[in-house]
Amino acid sequence: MTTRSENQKSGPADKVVHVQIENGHALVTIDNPPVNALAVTVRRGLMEALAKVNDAKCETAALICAGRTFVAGGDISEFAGPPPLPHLPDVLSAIEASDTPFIAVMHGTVLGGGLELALACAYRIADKATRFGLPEVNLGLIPGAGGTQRLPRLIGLERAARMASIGKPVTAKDFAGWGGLDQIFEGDRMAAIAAFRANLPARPDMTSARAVEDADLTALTAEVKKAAKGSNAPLIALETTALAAKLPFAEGAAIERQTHLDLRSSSQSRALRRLFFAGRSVTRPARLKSVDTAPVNHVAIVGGGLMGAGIAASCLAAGHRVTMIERDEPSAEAGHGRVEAIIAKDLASGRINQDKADARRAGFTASAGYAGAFDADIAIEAVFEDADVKRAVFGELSAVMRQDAPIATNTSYLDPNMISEGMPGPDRFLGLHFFSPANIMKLVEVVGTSATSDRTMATAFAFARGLGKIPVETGVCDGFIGNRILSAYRRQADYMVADGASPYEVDAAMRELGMPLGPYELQDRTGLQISWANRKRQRASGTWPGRYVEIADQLCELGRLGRGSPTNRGWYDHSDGPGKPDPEVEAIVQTYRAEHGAKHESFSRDEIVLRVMAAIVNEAHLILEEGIAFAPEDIDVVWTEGYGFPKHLGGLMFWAEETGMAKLRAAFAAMQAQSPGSWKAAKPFA
Ligand code: T1G
Repeated sequence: MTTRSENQKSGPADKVVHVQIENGHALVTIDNPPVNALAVTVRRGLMEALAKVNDAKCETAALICAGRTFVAGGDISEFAGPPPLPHLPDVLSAIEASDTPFIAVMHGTVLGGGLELALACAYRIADKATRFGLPEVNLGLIPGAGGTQRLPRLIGLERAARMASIGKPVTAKDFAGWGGLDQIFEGDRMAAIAAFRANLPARPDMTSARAVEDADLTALTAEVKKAAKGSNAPLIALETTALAAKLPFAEGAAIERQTHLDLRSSSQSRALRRLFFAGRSVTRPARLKSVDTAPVNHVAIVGGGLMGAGIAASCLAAGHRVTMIERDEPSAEAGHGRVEAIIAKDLASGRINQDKADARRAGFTASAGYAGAFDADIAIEAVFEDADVKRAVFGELSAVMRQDAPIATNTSYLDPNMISEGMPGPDRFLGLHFFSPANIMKLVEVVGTSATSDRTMATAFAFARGLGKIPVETGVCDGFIGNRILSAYRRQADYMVADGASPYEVDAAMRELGMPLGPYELQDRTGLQISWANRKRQRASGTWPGRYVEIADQLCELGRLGRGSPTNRGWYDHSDGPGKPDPEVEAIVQTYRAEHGAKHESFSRDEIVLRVMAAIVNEAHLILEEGIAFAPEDIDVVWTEGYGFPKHLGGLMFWAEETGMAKLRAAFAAMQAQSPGSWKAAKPFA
């Protein structure tokens, strides 16, 4: 499946690369918005520019980019098919071999092919705010145009291997300190070019011609293996970079290129590239692209508990002024303390400096009463999950705030239509479901009511993106997209435990797939009482679908509410250190099976994964069929960003395509036989 973005194409070669030659010097400008990706048109344009520069026997050629950044990489949308000519390695070798020395003049984020382009130039100068990186591993790739072979020849093997395998960008200051830059400048780049030209250093050896000193990469290898979590590219990038100390450039570069091309067709890279584009298209819904948004500076947050404090801290980190509203002064004080604790932790960890911490503190107030919200540009309630309490908050906010300022509920499953029913200005209400801890988790489910205006939705999306969040639109159903799928996931797991699987086997199987935690470990981490409350609510309202397994309820009734609960037990025993399987739980499970005539089936790990995933994928398709989610990518982004589904598997829907629906259909049929009447089949499973 190629996404919309995989068919992007840029303008003709002479429109994306311009050459000006004056007084024997050339200025080559790449202008391929939005990030000057090295599309085939740019590669063609560079070859044409090189020919002009060589014909004119220019003294130097400065290479700059228009717009917000120097080249940010190869054009990812081209990677689905064979690379069109000219190939990037050939373009870079031609630039490197040119009689005219090229000066890469950089700004913004110089990533992937952009850094490779700079490495092929004779000189590199950059604005002081520029960052440099080889992030290809985040796409399941390794550099494919000499990056793993030239970079070690410039900054040393260990640093180059780290940049290529960890994939994180570095600052201009660091990169220059390692020998990566000839100069750092501030302000006007044309002046910087003129000054550099006036004092041009002797032309250095071609980077590709330099020797590389070997280095001990043992520690880095262990670090990369640990961080990779099932993703293949990081270790391959490290091993390929290491070749620079063993092979001549041409041989190492040839191996790098072939490895890069092989990885392009790998499932992991196709998965990661799909998520790359999905993460951008989903967070900017097409229908809202041309809708104007209201500026947001002052945010009112009602509720200073865990969620309210996390949301407030996120808003402060984005530079907003925040007013926290609580029911009384002691509660406001407690809320203030929670936010202060987050700021202090960020400061202590070095994530922010003292100035940033002070600015956040200065922008924050917490008090009892709603008066402070009168000039808020948006308000978010994060109070107790009770409809009446939330409706009262909405009423108070409506009374003091401007009519056009959005008012959002952070509810995780209540219907925003019901919470806002009868309120004045119905088009301003919506749900913004943040995930805990809200100052860390990026996912936000944006839930419109039947009356929410596009302007309110567009403002909410822009606000969430401004917080560095990943907003995904969802329709209204119990649990919206994420928690509804989680509920199906847990239901199927419980059915297998009731019929013979150990909860610990289920956890191990799902962790082996790549989930950070299995369903039972997760409940112990978040607390069993949350899903218990949801099960009671759904049973009371008659919406629980089919078979009901009481094992989790029995644990809750015993006070086994998870790690940190008074018993410090849940599905596991956490009483001394990391959670351990608990014989008491196994006895409870055995008793349950005996009392309910369970089938005592044993499930292989593959069967556990297939049945759980069939439940999840079936629910995802029902969500699509009901119009709760608007595209498979929405679901993939929700479950990778909010629930830890491994990104190198591409998300639920991509994983299902790769696994094949026939296998999932067989597993779904077995589940229906296991728990008759418990599964509504989506079309692909009918
Ligand atoms: N190719 C194609 N499109 C890209 C792109 C790329 N490399 N990078 C960004 N875009 C699009 C993106 O889809 C969005 O499109 C718009 O640009 C703005 O992006 C050859 C093989 C540079 C830090 O991995 O990390 O080089 O939604 O919303 O938040 O050996 O984009 O507007 O239609 O993310 O300001 C290596 C990936 C590639 C960098 C800017 N490079 N990009 O962030 O904007 S492989 C990367 C980013 C490679 C070489 C190897 C970020 C950014 P639309 P955005 P942003």
